[in-house]
Amino acid sequence: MRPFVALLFRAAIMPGHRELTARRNRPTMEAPYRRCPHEKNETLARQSLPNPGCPPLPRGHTFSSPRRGSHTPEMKILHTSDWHLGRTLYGRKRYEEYEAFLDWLAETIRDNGIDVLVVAGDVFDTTAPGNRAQELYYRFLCRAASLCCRHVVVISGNHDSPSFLDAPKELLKALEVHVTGSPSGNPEDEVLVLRNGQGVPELIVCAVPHLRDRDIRTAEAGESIEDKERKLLDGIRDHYASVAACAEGKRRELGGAIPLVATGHLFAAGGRTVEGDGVRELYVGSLAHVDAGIFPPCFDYVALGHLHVPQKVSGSEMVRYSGSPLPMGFGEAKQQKSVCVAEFGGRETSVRLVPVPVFQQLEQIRGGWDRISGRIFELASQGSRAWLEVVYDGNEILGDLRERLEEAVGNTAMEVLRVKNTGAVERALAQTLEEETLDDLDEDDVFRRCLEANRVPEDQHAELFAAYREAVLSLLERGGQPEQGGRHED
Ligand SMILES: [Mn+2]
Repeated sequence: MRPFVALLFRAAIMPGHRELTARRNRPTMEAPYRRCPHEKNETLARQSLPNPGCPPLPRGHTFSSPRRGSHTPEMKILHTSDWHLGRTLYGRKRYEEYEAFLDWLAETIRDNGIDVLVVAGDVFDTTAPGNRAQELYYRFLCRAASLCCRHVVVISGNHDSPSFLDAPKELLKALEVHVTGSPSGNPEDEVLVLRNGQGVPELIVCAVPHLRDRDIRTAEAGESIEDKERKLLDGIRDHYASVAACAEGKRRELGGAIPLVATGHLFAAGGRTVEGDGVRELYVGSLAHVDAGIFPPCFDYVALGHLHVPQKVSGSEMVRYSGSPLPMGFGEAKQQKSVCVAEFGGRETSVRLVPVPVFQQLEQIRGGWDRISGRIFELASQGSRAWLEVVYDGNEILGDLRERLEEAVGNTAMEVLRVKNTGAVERALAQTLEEETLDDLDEDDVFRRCLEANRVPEDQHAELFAAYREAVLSLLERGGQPEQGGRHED
């Protein structure tokens, strides 16, 4: 909620600004060859050494599919997304967790001999990330450049400011970090031919960023919501078709058997989300979920971002969401987070999931007081350092719930980040909504309350709601300008 209020405020005081994007991107890169110690020893690099901090791979987590034609040298890409650097949890900063994750990622790249890293959007949580979040990003990119990973491909997500990501683009190119913040209008700009140390093309990446409504759809007066949605989906489909055609053309020119990977930051139909995972609707029409069929069959692997639960799309092993590496909320606390490693070469393409260790335990404890205090005691006896969300739903009136909790975690390393009292009595008294804070509501809830409070007739709700969503999205997507005197440390 707070960023949203800040955005509204910004919109009120700042004149609208347009993103100017002129790209003169050479799609073909000549890579200076960097070696990491693992690369000197092929056998070692291929052993995929397990990370000591990382639990063993769950069984059955390797998938493969036959490849068209035989392939040139083996190559491995690591696909991750939705880092949301700068994200807070009920006001708690998470920089240590992010630092630990990025350290782990660098080790995983090195230990698995990764050639190309793909970050499929939502690098940052806000369009104007704080200094510390930026520092984490740039420091990591620098480190990645010193590893065996020859190229890094970064695209924007719906949380990122395209112009903010694009700003250091030329500079980052020197480190073989290829950034696509927003589409330029020329599909060729999104098609990257990545070459190995000998200048031999090893991978073609269609680095398609999050396609914003204004990037692909021309608005016309008097359009219905359905018209808008249809145009949007057509626009996304056309976009992928044209970059794919361009990539295939390049592949032919270069002599054939080079793996082709595409990226995307969108909501695929049938995708799974979890309550409280912070996945924001992308477009005004909530049905603008794309069918996996929009990805032309020439792609050997499609690296997606946006959904925070790791998953494949429409049963295809090769069209995947890596999911976020950290749980974005307590609702995801029990979920195993992972990154994807796709290997090309020989006769098959295979994908496996590498589980991300838990850097900060999160736990939601729900129940009556006995259950809550029992679990806290149990965790304390294990020396837990968990962050807790406590949901009290007992029948007893507990006016001193907070005090009890403070006492219970007092001498432990645990912290209670959030308390929710949804007990029977509280529910009965709910008309006053005393326990409710802005943390409980998202911007849609607030608008719904507003409609109710002003007794707006129900038949007008849908239209007003659509107009409101449009305004909210355009605010959220207006990237670029750091706030004046605003949140610098977010
Ligand atoms: Mn995201």
